[in-house]
Amino acid sequence: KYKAIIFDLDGVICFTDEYHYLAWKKMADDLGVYFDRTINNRLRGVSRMESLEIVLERYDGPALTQEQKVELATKKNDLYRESLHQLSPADLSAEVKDTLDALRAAGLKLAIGSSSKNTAFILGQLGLGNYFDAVSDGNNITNSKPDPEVFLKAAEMLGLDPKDCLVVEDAVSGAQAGHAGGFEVACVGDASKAGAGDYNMGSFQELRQVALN
Ligand code: B16
Ligand code: MG
Repeated sequence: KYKAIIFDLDGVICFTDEYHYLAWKKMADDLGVYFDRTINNRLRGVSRMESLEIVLERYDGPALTQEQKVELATKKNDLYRESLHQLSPADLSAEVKDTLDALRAAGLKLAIGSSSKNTAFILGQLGLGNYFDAVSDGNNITNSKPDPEVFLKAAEMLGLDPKDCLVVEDAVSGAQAGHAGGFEVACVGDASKAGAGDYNMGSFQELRQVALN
């Protein structure tokens, strides 16, 4: 029933949230701002600058200029990029790879719809540099999730209508973005627990049933 599947990256195809956490934590510690894993959970699917604003909710020092904020976000990103060098094809689970291959073998187009500006680098590290039929990411959008832009651009790159594409997400804001764009949404992780999808899956491989039946 679907012609394509559009996957969120972080939390769906790979798990770089711990690297995001450690980088934000270092930036926050250096600035003297309290930060923990509960706050980090709120950053899932959220763009870098919007994430910074959430981290700065606990900041009570002198007002920061836009330039200083960009510096802080750059500092976090440099730390994060450094840790991404550890990422390798071994970090791509057999469950994810086998499921992707099965969906492709069934004739589905496969795309990425991620808020991350580091998408190309991450896919390269995972050995998926040339795997997807379309990659829409933080570099080609002006509005981040829950705005549907990143998924609409992915569908456009594929030349398909949203109703023919299934979005796969781990964040509630991402599931909302999918619905706002007119897509059906299958969720894993947090978003699945929250019941945010049309399908709330217990594992990635359940996509075979969802997409192929
Ligand atoms: P970057 P996704 C999102 O990726 C992450 O979940 C989120 O934590 C991050 O802030 C955002 O990408 C931007 O990432 O700083 O690399 O541009 O879940 O949309 O694949
Ligand atoms: Mg995600």
